[in-house]
Amino acid sequence: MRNSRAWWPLAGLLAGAVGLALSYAAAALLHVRDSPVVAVAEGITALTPGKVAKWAIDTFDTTDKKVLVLGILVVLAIVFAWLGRLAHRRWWAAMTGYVVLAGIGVLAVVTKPTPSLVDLAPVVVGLLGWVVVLAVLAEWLRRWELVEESEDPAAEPMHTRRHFFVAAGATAAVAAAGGLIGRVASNARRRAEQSRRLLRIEGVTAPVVPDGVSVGVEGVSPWQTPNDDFYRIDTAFIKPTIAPADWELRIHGMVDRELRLSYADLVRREIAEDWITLNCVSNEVGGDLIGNAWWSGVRLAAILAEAGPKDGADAVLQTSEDGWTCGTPLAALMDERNAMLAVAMNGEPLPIEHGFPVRTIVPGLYGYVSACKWVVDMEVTRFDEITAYWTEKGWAEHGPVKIASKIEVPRNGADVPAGEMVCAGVAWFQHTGISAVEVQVDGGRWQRARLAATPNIDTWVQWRVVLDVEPGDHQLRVRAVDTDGRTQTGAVADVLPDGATGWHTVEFSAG
Ligand SMILES: Nc1nc2c(c(=O)[nH]1)N[C@H]1C(S)=C(S)[C@@H](COP(=O)(O)O)O[C@H]1N2
Ligand SMILES: [Mo]
Repeated sequence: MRNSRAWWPLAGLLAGAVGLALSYAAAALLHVRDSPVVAVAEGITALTPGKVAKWAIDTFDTTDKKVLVLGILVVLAIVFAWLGRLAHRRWWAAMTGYVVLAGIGVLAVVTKPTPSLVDLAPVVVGLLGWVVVLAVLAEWLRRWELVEESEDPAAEPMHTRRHFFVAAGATAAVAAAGGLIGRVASNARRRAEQSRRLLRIEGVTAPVVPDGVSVGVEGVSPWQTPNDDFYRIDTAFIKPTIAPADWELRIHGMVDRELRLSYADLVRREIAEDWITLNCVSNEVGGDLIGNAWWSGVRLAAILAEAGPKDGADAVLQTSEDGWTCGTPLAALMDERNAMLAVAMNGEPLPIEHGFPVRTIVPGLYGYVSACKWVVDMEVTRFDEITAYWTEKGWAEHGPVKIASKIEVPRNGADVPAGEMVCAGVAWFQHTGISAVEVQVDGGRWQRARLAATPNIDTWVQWRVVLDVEPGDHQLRVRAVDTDGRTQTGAVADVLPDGATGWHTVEFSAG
């Protein structure tokens, strides 16, 4: 095989391997549930008529996807080698082949129950890997070929040939490294996911939605936000995967006694539970960065009291396993409210994306100053001595939530029948509470809405009102009133530095 032509299929095979390995690594690191190949395997299983799938599973005597995945890999190897050969004379045909393969991956991924943009990243990474590696190897093969065809007796094929083999070896190493990274990352994820599934935390109860919290209007967010629908905000490109047995929280700084808590130490304590609404400072007026869940955890007041904060301390600098930080007012962690080290969300161990195994939840503060996910370190300190991740970037040091309200029905731009119209939504002012919600049509008089029940002052409240609307285009606004009788301001402020203000407004048309 001293002839360059014979090596094009190998180049194709290597390019294919690199792309697959990189996409596997990307899937594992980004915690995409499955690599594209596994997603394709699942897609094939789903599309296979029940009988055939059952026959295949019985015949191979295995219920997992391994056989199918292996089969797909064998088919892919043949296709990759063939694409490599094709690339010799018809470069664009090979590229089209890659795009078709990536297209199958995209299809398999987007037809999953809850696809998101991140899920596509592994496919994109894989496609890039194929194209780049094949281009590099093809370049060396072409030089080799030129030398072969040259009439010049001084031309030495050895040299270019060696270059190709070095490049091929490096490619194989990249593929192996990608595969290894993927393996390690997906193992870590699997271990954390497994220990999470097996966890039974004494004292954690299943949520029971209180009576009367819903106004029963379709289109209004469910009062309890399911974990899968709960908004997610963090800076962690790669989510920490911490097994509970490996978790430890260190509480230190301006304290009388430094504390180190293991997961077992933590959950041995009394579990507190409550409904708490969490929202993000970057939530625009009318935005979706808010959710309400049944949180279970251990109250921080008692733990911090045990550590004994020294006089003059007014802040706790929290650090997560991935190095994110936030500064939380010490008072908010120690007063009567349910500030907690949460271990469960809606009755289940925290999902990895929401901070497994332990995160902080503080009613009445925006997430960026309080709700540290994957929390591992708490330093009792003073605000004038610290900066944290977001305060360094210009966000406010203290982040108490602001009163807010949102119209969810009708939607902006809706067409509704003229006459009686149901209008509904949510309002919130955690740890202060909402006493009234008012809506206004076309700048007219403010009309009171009916409020649904709430179990405490830390959750959002649903509201509804029936309005009489004339045919034509209208503008609807909402504002809330807190339990001290203060009305939500209509002054418009941007989310930076400490949260948006202004009345949520929707336009609709009645006819
Ligand atoms: N470790 C870590 N914790 C974090 C963040 C983060 O980037 N990293 N973001 C915070 C912000 S800005 C918000 S609004 C909440 C969001 O929590 P959720 O993703 O569980 O909804 O987490 C907070 N905790
Ligand atoms: Mo946030």
